[in-house]
Amino acid sequence: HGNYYCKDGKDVMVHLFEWRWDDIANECENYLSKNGYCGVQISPPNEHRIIIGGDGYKDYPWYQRYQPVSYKLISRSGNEEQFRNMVKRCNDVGVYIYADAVINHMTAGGIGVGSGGSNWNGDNQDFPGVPYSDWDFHGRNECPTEDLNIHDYNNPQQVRFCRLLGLRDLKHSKDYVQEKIAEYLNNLISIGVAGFRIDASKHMEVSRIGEILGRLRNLNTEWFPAGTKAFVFQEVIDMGSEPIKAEHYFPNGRVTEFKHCKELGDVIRKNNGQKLRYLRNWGPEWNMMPGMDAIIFTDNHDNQRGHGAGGFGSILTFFEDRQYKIANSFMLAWPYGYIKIMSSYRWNRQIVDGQDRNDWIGPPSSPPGVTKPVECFGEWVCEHRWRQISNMVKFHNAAVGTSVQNWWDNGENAIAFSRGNKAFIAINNENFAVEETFQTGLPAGDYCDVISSENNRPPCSGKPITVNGDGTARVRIENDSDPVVALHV
Ligand code: ARE
Ligand code: CA
Repeated sequence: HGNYYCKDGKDVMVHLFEWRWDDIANECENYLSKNGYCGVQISPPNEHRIIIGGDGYKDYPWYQRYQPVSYKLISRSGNEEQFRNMVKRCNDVGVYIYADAVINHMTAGGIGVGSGGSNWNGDNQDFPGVPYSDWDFHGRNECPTEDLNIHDYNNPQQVRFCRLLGLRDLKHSKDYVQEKIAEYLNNLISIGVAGFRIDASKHMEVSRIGEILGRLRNLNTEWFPAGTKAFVFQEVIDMGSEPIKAEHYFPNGRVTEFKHCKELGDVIRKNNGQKLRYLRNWGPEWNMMPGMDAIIFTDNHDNQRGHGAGGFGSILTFFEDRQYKIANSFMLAWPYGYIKIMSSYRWNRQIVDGQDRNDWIGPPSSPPGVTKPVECFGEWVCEHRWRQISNMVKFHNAAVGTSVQNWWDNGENAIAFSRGNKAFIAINNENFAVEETFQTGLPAGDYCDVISSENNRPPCSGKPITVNGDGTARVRIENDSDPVVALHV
């Protein structure tokens, strides 16, 4: 389950966090299919708890979607008809959908009615919309803690069989539970999704995830070659210090590499004396997993707001736009891992004592709890459409299969390299402009810098760059808000 299916030399996915299904369908047709994107990670499509009051002042937080009530396809992003319509329209233009599968748990305690009208009772562990009842969950027999919550990440028994954040913990050793989860995932597959992010995988045994994956059918042959398996990536936060390791999960598919977010952020922020030139051996030599097992990103929906792992002092987000462009340019230029671009909405971040007081705020909504249609570059940040990121996706696609050559650095925070004879990039993280004659590795010709230009062929809307007969080019990289120059065939 570690192989993904992409068409036409495409290779990158984008997480359209909290987007409505209707908007994703439009984005597939109008933008993603035309700009080199292969896939979309969507927010969890299942019925979820609706949080109003009850949880302090937090109304309709984004994280209500990580509290399943049933596997009916009706959520803040839309209903089943809208979901089916999105999957079809995206698949039809060759952009594939990856669903966030929340299968470790259901809601926490309390009683209510979910986004699809199903009753739920977390106190009694009763979820008639599935249906699950008390005996489908871990309890005193499996979990050793007094309050049944996880307190010690160094104790795998707690991590697997106690409650993550109080969320009712499903008993995956039960045939019935596996069957219900597989039924849900198979329903998504038959509608046409291409794979899954398995949320909170650390909290499930590797073998149980494997058994569930063993129950999955192959992808829908209306869009995928016969025999294609779902692409699976498991969310496991492994920063190196706990007994449960990312590598344990490789037999099931790919795994999220959270060190990538933290280390890259540290380098670009120059934390602890880090320098851009140290990126020369970026990859497994930095204690990251093999590229063929890794899903990588600069930030995700958790660590951009202080959840998950990394910390505000390390992680880069759209809030730090100059450094964020450097991070994404480097990630997209370097051959390592399967790349996921983050696409966010704006919120009023307020960090106090290392915590964001507004970490809970949901997507732009009107009335409260009802997500607004997407309009890019306002409340919806749409990083995936930033010219500097989107054009680097095309650079990435052009460079697939080539290796890093012609490395150059100034001993500090300016670097350059080529990808075979297909692409060349120079990045300047100094506080002065850098001008050099570089060996670009490229065939002679007139190119456009794709960071400043819309197109990569003259006439350029940004900087034109001439590569001489010997592959050299004179390039000036400013230290302004676009401190990168990138060329590709
Ligand atoms: C919310 C409230 C809680 C409340 C709970 C139940 O914030 O106070 O107890 O509801 O009422 C998301 C949010 C949570 C939210 C949850 C449910 O982030 O705040 O809880 O939804 O609504 C660990 C897990 C990892 C997990 C992170 C957040 O290992 O799997 O915590 N990430 C995924 C998703 C999240 C989601 C969930 C899982 C739950 O990406 O968006 O939570 O479905 C170390 C460890 C990590 C640990 C990390 C943080 O780094 O190594 O394993 O991550 O600390 O604790
Ligand atoms: Ca569990």
